[in-house]
Amino acid sequence: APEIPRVYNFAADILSSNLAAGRANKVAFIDSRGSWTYGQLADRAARFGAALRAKGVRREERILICMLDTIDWPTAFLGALKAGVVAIPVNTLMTEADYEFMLADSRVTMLVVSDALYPKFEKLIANRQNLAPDLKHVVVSGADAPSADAPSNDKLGHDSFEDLIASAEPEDYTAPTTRDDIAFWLYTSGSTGKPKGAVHVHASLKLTNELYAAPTLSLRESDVCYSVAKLFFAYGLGNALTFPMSVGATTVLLDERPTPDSVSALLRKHPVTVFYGVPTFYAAFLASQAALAPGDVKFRRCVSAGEALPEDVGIRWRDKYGCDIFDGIGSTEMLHIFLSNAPGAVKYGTTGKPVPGYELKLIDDHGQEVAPGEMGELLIRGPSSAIMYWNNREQSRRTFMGEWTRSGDKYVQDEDGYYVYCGRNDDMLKVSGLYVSPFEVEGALQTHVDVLECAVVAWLDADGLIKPKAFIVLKDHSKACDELARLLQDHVKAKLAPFKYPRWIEFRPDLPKTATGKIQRFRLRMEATT
Ligand code: 3SK
Repeated sequence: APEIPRVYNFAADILSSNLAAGRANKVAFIDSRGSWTYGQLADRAARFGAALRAKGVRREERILICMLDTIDWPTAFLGALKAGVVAIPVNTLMTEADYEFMLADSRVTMLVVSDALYPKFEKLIANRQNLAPDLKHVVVSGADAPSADAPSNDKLGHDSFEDLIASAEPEDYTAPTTRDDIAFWLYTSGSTGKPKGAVHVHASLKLTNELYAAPTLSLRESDVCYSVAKLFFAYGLGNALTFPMSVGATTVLLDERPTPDSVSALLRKHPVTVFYGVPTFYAAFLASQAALAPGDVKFRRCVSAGEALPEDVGIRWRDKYGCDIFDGIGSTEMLHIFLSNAPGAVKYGTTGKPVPGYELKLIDDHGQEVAPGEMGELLIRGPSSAIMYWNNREQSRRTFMGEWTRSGDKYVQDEDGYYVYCGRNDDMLKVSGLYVSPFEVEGALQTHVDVLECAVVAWLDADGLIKPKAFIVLKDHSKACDELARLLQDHVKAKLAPFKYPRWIEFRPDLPKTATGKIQRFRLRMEATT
């Protein structure tokens, strides 16, 4: 692994090296408000760090960032890291119950939230004495911040992000963190439904730049980058923040949902040369009327991760846009991609070969390496691994096995040494790059008055991508109809983050079970592939 100095602060390094390279006036980010130079970003991040200090947020304390992709996201993230404060960016699509867990689990002292997402936190803030007793400050980003009540014993009040930045001293303080100091956490879903906070150190952001981005993507200062995956994903954080900033490139941020329409509009406006997508998006874009003609795009690099890219999608994309998609796999635990297709060696239908600097092995159920050509669980050895899951010894022990990190993914190596994805080792489903626990979806369905029992399994859609399907036994089977199926889907969407809802519902008079009465999900799953 590349040598990183012992005293090391990632934010200070990446901000100051761009200024030292003469990029103060080079555009770093473009968002819905306009363009922001490297000089402006450095100033805003320093001010945000100063504001944290002025509010009494101390080194190693934590702040939760629940924000849409605008300039305020990198400002808060880098500003916190520079001040030695631990940033916890979270998925903006979660439910109030998820945020309640994260606030309590992380014991953050500040919440930084976009105006549009503030309502999801309103009740939690009002009831913080019980739910988030450590929370002392709320900062709202965006012009539509609700009017702030004056703080009182039971009311917290809040600051506007912009006012906070404007009134802060532009002090250039950098906390003397070490490369091994905790810099940020990223929550990932667990099969019990409780998120796990993967704890990352300062060095890891630099390592993913050097090990994956530099050799695989060879980004240039002149690149214009766009990532369908938002900044709060580990994938998006590298794609749209640390990788482009490592070479002084420009990133376009979209604060709305990336649909073929919204992304086509973005591509029409900005000459994106590096495009990071996920398989669901590539398939939807190819099928969309809105998709741009080949002559209207400037792609130099296209990347996919999150779930396996179907061979046919990769080939159709290359044939249409003349640019290969480098399919790879990473994880929140390893921070970014460790196995990938690479320039000049793309084999569609596979996830490629190990990224140099990472070592992989496939093991069987007894922990032994499998013979060549056999399927096994993928373990990764590499320097960007998280150090633990916060406050979760049991899961940490299971995943972080010394130098090796378990992925939970099953792979086989083909005759050319390329890795081919074979599914999950546990019950989790990976849907559009996000983990979905079938038990959590089943639990939500069970709360509906008409449901007797149910089983949720992975099912393939027309593009060969995994989505959840629910098999449901009703208390009264004669009620089964499309209307009830739709109501049940809405029921799940109202209880869980909407991406978790079952895309198909099949009513059955009964479910396959073992002699002891356990539902045999594997029998239902087998129907999806036969
Ligand atoms: O899902 C992935 O493949 C991935 C890629 C990069 C970083 C993080 C993740 C989870």
